[in-house]
Amino acid sequence: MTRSNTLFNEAVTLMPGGVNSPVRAFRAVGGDPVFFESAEGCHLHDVDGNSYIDYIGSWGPFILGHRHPRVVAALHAQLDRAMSFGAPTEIENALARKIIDMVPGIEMVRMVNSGTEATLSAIRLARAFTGRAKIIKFEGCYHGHGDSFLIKAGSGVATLGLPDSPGVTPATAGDTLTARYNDAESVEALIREFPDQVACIILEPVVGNMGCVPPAEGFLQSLRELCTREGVLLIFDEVMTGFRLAPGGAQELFGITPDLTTLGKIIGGGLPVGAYGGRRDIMEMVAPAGPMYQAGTLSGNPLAMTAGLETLNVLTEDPELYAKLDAQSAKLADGIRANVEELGLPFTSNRVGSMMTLFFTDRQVQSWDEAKTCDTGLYGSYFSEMLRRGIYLAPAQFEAAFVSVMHTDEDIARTVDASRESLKAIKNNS
Ligand code: KE4
Repeated sequence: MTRSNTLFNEAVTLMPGGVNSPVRAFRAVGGDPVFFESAEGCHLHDVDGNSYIDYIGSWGPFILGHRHPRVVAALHAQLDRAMSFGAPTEIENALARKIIDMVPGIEMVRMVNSGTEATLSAIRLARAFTGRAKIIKFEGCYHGHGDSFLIKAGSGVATLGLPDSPGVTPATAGDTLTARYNDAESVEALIREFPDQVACIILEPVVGNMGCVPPAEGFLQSLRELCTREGVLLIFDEVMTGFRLAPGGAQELFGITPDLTTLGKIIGGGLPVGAYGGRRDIMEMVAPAGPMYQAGTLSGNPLAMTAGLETLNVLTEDPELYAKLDAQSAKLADGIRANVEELGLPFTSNRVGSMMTLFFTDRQVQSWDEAKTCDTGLYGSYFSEMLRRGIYLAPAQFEAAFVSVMHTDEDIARTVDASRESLKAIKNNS
């Protein structure tokens, strides 16, 4: 009985499933979750003295690695001044200005406390601006736990096999239309079926939540043209891809500008921050400038703003940072793929920059149709074998792995070796 086991046995009596977010509970991979107590760079240390190379990075925020010295120093300085006022502070101006400078589609921004708050607010704003009720999302995409999004969602919802969550009313669900990712015709068909009723299309411009799925050539462009033609707002949910794939996120990488963008994860540098922003004429509808109400006690919290701003400052100092991160990520993906080919296991992979997923299916994953063919049991075995070898991957097939600037050649080599041994063990046990 490890200390993690003991703590988890207590946790399940205190919190639903023993966790504060479902995907952490290891339900999809078996065994008890690991309890951690410290981290630095790309290394984690659990309560039983074991260490791991981390490919979750707190589900995306730690592109700079855990406890980057610049971020820690900035937080200490802020702590010595104040934690929160519930009133305007200069640091909010500074982070807002930094986001507007970095993200092509953002002319004005509102801070919130999570990605879910950002996406909830963005679709309310789209409905307010257009006067229309329906939204279009894509099967397998996840946009947080707002009622309108828990329809054929990805991430933990897909992992736990909860196609649509109970508690979401038929009236709410009826306003959410779902299309097939990378299939622009499926979107056109919905627009034809519901003329002048669709307020927005919301999507992950690179999906992380059915595993990593890149947009097919021309897909984003076709959505941009469709939205402009039909008076529908295009919302890029860049909670995961924002500041991850490029300084300006996926919209910079692919050169497509949405009307609204939602952000989270990296924007808070590990503290709770979300944001939504976009065209000034749309954002001016948000209270108190306009009639669309949205609020938050700790929105713009100075501590969280400090961690986020320092993170973005470090990210934008080295013009080669993203190229180096991409090269390091390619070493990992190529190294693991070489193993698999020699073992003849059903396996494909997708990678965009420092986001990647190993899929246990022989289908190239371009939408939920292919993602759902994955052998999630095989992924669970792979996860457990890698964990035993000190590699911490997402405890679910329908997630992305993240490489940070702190992952060295030695970390990558160790991970590739552990992957080869893990795949051999699975092959021998199958
Ligand atoms: P949060 O409310 O969890 O901060 O953000 C929701 C969200 C919105 N949009 C995208 C594209 C997201 O990936 C997320 C959250 N991502 C998951 C991981 N796939 C968070 C991990 C969890 O649910 O515990």
